[in-house]
Amino acid sequence: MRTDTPQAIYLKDYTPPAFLIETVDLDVAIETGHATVTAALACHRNPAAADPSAALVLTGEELKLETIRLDGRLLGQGEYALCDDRLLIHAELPESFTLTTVSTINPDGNTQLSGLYRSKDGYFTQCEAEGFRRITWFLDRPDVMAKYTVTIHADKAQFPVLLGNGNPVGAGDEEGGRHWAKWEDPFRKPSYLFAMVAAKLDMLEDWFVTKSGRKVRCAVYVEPGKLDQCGHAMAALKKSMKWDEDVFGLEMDLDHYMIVAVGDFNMGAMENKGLNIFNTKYVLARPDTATDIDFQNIDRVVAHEYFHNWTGNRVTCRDWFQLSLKEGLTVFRDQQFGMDMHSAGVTRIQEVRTLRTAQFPEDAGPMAHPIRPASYAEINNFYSATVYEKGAEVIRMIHTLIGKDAFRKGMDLYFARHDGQAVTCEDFVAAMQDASGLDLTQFKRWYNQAGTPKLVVRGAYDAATKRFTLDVEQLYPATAYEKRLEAEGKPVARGAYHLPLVLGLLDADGRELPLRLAGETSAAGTQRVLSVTEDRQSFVFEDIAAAPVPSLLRGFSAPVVLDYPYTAAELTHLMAHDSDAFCRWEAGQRLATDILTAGIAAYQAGDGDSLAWIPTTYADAIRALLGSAFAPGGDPALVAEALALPSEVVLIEATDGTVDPDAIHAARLALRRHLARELKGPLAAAYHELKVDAPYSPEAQQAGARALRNACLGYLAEIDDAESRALVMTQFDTADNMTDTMAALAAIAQFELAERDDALARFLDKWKDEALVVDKWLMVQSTARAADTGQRVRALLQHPAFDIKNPNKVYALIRAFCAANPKHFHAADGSGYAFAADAILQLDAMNPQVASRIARAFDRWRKFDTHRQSLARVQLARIQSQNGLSRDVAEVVGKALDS
Ligand code: B3K
Ligand code: ZN
Repeated sequence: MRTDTPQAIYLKDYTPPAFLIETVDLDVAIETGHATVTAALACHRNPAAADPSAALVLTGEELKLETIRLDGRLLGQGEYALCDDRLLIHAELPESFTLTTVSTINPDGNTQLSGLYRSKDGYFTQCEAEGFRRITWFLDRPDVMAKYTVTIHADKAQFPVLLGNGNPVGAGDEEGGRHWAKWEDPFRKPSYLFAMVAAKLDMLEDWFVTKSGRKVRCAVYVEPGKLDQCGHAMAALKKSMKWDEDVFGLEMDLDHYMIVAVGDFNMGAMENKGLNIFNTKYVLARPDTATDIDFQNIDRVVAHEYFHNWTGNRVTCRDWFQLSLKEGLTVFRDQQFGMDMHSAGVTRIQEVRTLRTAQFPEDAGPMAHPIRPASYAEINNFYSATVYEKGAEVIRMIHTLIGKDAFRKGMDLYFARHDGQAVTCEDFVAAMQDASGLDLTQFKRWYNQAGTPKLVVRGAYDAATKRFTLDVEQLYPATAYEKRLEAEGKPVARGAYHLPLVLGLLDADGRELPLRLAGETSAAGTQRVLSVTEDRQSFVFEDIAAAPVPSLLRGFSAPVVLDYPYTAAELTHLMAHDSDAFCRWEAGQRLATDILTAGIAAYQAGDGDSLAWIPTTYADAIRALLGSAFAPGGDPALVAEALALPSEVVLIEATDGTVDPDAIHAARLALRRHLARELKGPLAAAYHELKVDAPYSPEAQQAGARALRNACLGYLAEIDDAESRALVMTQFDTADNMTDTMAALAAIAQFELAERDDALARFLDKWKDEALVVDKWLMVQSTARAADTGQRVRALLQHPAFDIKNPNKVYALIRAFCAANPKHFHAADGSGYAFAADAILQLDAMNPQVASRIARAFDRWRKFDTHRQSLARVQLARIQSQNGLSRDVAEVVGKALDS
């Protein structure tokens, strides 16, 4: 039995590689049942190595070594040794040499989907972070950058398309109905960016002319018959190419840019040089199969992977601790792209919601880590919301503190200094500091400290001096991460953060006040970026005629929890008047959270159903909000965001003390029903008014109208009478696009009604051959609140539409249930926990990365009552005691149990 978390590796132990590899010449012959990989590595000693006589140690996983040659000479036993996943070369090595290995691998049996693996239409690769070692013996670390060629051989009829990174340099037929193709990548790259494909695929081709006039061939490869679903991805790619030229001056550097979609893929997509491999979810879309959100996600993921070509590929990470160097920065870039392509306000709100749903809980739980962790057991566990989303927030704060122009200069300097190199987060911050002249020494704490800081802000108005003083205090208690480091005797330095607090002040009429800080001679606009650097700091504004309402943390200028004692009247004022879209939305969320907090307490006291906890004015505020969508300049998309009450997951995080998931669920549902009843007339009117008659387009305006209309539908459905049911069923039966279909189906799925079962059956019958639509069918059931959800989800595991080997199916059915349906996952009888543990154990034997993602559902088990904690502990212990548990799951479960 295992009793602890697996062995950690530490950033402080980094040393440069003993050897470097100049070129990699790969030959991959795919046969029935196996593949033969020949790798010729041109190596030399690294002059920067710490130990000039260190041995050459290559890494490999699930490889059968056939032969090994040094400069053509076959090495005998005794000249090398195989030990676990290492290949040690004992033979004497010259300064430069070519090491050639021949290995056999089994892509058909590769259920981890890391390395070279089989999917329905052929063979695909995934090498980040450590998948290349599952293809051949290598120095599989990102600071070993080499030039690659690959020759692929496969059956021509079954696998007519053979792709590699870079440029095609040769192809031909071979005996036995086979063929080959050779690809050469002119750019040096780390092994994690290697990719190859041998498959039967259809292709959509287009061209992009770069600003310097180079013609780039853009190609999207999809499974046969799906060409009508890749136009949006292609358009997104071309938009991304143009945007990166316009905004960052960055041009595509290859003649071929290929996107290949595969249905079996552990995550979203992968930025392999010139040969991105994508989960079909982020490529395939047609109005009748994909929702507005799907279309938008495709834009973002295509852009993200494309932007990696510079931030990640041209300049890469020295080691995996630096992951946020490329991921935080690239998420920031795709967020900026999203703000330019869609509504800036709505995009920002959605990002904050993601942060609060996924990252804040991570920061508060056993897997807490800074955006650059000092240690990890399994790197795949650190492709996290913290590294990605909080990493992007950190870049965004630099952008806010130094301004757009200095940020661009910093990017230019970063590329000028580091193009072609594998670097660290310090290198990035140094470029930003040197370009802007702003000292970012203190700012770097964001890279080393875990946890979501709390910003306690208090305002005091003095009528005599006409001064408004804001006292700002930062709180950053130690997280599980610091506690663990301390227990290991590792140094833990904590201190105040440097962060931008963007704010404005509103007067009683909702007007923005000119802002003059004490000591300044004149006001500088109505919005300021305050630089917060101390544990406690005060900011004094002069010439303020009457007590203002502060609009704080505009645009969510820092990833913190804001504590300001707003009254309900102040929040309503901000909702109505704040010029900042995020703050208007935030005021509404805060108002709802305050009301729900009272409601949760009322349910716990047995008095929830009296609804005495709902202020009589609340429905009026929401009525005004709904009406604002139709006023001149109104934005239905923003109103749709504002109508959504904070999710149960967000409310769990907002709870001080023990979480009661049943009371949270009951209070939230009661408030939704209350609003539906009170606002039935305006909701129905808005629903009818917002009908889109034009042909479907996923662009922002139409999507915004649909979002608000469907939000209205969701509320109306809560009334649960014949009229509302008819409205929902009519939409389900007549919708001509998946957005409206899914909104109706999601509304029906909440109720245990014959209509639900009938609608679900009809939906599946219509879409059973579209895998991504079947995923929606699974997810609408796994996230439903209906009382029978737990049983249904268990039954669905056996349904022919489900496949435990397919990550998308697992995410739709199992992860969505565990992570996005707290009422059922945290069922008081422990059935949700047992279900999760069964699934984790079954998955771990096949695909540890996927299993580990499900295991993260237990992160917050300590926040629940002792009864639930004991049920969760039993399941965690059951998982931990499994023989042969993967490092991925062992780390997550071990840290959860240790917390
Ligand atoms: N870089 C990849 C993620 C790889 C995950 C490996 N477990 C996708 C991305 O962030 O763009
Ligand atoms: Zn990325």
